[in-house]
Amino acid sequence: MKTFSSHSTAGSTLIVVMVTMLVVSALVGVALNVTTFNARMAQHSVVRAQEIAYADGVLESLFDQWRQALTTTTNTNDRNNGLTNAELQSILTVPTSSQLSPPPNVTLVSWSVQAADPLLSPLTASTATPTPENGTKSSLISRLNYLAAVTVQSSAPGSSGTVTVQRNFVRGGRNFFANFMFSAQPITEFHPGAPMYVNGTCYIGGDLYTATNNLHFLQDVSFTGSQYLTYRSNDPHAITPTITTGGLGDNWNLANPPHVGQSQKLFDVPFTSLDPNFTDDPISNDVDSDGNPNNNGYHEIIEEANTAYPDVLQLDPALSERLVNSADYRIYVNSANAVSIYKGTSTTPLLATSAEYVAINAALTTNTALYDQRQGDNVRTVSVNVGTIASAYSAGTITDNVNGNDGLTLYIADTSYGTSVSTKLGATTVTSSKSRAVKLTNGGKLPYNASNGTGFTVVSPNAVYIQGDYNTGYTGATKPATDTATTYTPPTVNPSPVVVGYTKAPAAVIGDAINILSNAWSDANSTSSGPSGNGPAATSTTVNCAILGGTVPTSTSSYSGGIENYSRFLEDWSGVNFTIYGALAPLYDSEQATGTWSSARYSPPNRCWYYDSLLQDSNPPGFHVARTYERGIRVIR
Ligand SMILES: [Ca+2]
Ligand SMILES: [Ca+2]
Ligand SMILES: [Ca+2]
Ligand SMILES: [Ca+2]
Repeated sequence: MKTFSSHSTAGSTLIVVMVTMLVVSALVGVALNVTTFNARMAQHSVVRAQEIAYADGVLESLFDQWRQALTTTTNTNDRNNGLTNAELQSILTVPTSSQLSPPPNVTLVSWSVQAADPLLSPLTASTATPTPENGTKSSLISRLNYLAAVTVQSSAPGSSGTVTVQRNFVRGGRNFFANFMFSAQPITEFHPGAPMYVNGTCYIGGDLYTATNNLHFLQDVSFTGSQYLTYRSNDPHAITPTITTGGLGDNWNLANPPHVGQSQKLFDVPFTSLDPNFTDDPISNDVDSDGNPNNNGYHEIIEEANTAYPDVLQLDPALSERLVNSADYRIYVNSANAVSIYKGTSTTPLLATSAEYVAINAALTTNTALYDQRQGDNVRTVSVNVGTIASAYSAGTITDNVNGNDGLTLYIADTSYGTSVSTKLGATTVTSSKSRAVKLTNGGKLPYNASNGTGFTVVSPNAVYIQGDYNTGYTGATKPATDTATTYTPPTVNPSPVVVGYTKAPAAVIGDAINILSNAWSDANSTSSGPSGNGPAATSTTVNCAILGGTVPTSTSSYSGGIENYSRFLEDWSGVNFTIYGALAPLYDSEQATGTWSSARYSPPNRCWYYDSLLQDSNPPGFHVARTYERGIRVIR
């Protein structure tokens, strides 16, 4: 029974084994087929990946050449409209096998870079250039698309024929003032002595030093170098940083702390074409290093070119990064206070009897001075009554005649900087030993063209003083809420920076250094140390414009003053507000207003700093859209 049972069991076992073998062999058969299929697929994938990688390499080479061709063309038409298909065809070459060796068995079948329309349909005519995207945003106006395609094939086993990789090459535009702060200085320091809130994105093209818990970044902060939670090593501050490692929750968003970001550009002139002595940090070596006076840092944007030398800022016959070349009027004052005015690009001065000369000259007051403790000098100023300019502009007496309806740009230079002159401080005759400046007064309402939304830019190679509210609608009797707010409670309370009914003009003020004088300022009072010893008392003041200017970098004997003092103060601002809605761009070392920062004789205001999103899409007059070059969507067929 046992044996039978055993046999019976054995028989059952045999059947089980046989069934199992059948199932296993069937499974093995399936597995073998799958493995063969997978192997073929894997080989196919490897070959395809090699083909795509090679095509990508060829596309990269074409992209570099395309970008180079568009950035270096000196033909105005080509710079504006892009290169034609035929021009590109003659410029672009595919890399040789020694430059980019193809994978085994992979060969290039064809390539093309063609002008396209905004929907990325290629335009085939040899004379075709891309159809611009246009639009009202200045960052879109110059946007052009090219369609690039590279087809390769492999003769390797497993290849399924050709592969085409296609990308669009996009020339875009970037508005100058896409950030609240754009620093082109290699080192940016930000050490406010009292709580300070920065309500706009900050871009630091270099290293960022933040050492105090007083600093509050409310929006994104990026830098291209490093962030140091301390003072720079040669900073004579010699105090212990108070910032907490990583920041507290109210120093910045802990989920988005200051971080390394992509390099951004403001100008079409590359940073690398500038004289390195003017783009490193020490101001002590700011002397021409290469015999060319036209490349001495971004300070060149407020200077005029010396025509005997090459000019890296003159990108083509029609496009210069020098703001003087965008000026609708150029106003020069000499040591004897004689005023010459040129319209547009004319080399002949306006007659003193012409309506334009009379209108502009009526806005100017020459040969008065203010005392600037930081400079230790009586600064002789050319005062510009901005309201008078605005009236002449709206009456059509002076016009926007350069740069195709971009608004009104004035270039104002006192050419006698560096010389000693006699001048008047109030009723007193004083000597201005070397300092010259432009002072903007009565700037409550700026020149503004309501029909196209363009505004007002003032540029000077001298220092600039903005006296009182600027671009707020201020009339003395009527003030914006930022000037009347009696409590300072950032970041939750944001009073309006304009008088009800006033439309801000896109505006910029650019100079060797930018100084802010309050609504209470008087030149005659400027020598007064005031009741506190910290200068005459200031009253709350609001300035709504982009500010581009210079700094005096930190040395072992003096702190730069940091970004918190980038706009310079001369008064006792304690307890009152200085509000700015605009953008800040510290771009260069000051060359005229080189007095070093000192906390003596001024007290800082409540600094209420906001980005003006108006500038996001509306450049102030004189500023071009910087061209960007990007690869677009990648399609593989
Ligand atoms: Ca330097
Ligand atoms: Ca140079
Ligand atoms: Ca120069
Ligand atoms: Ca203009």
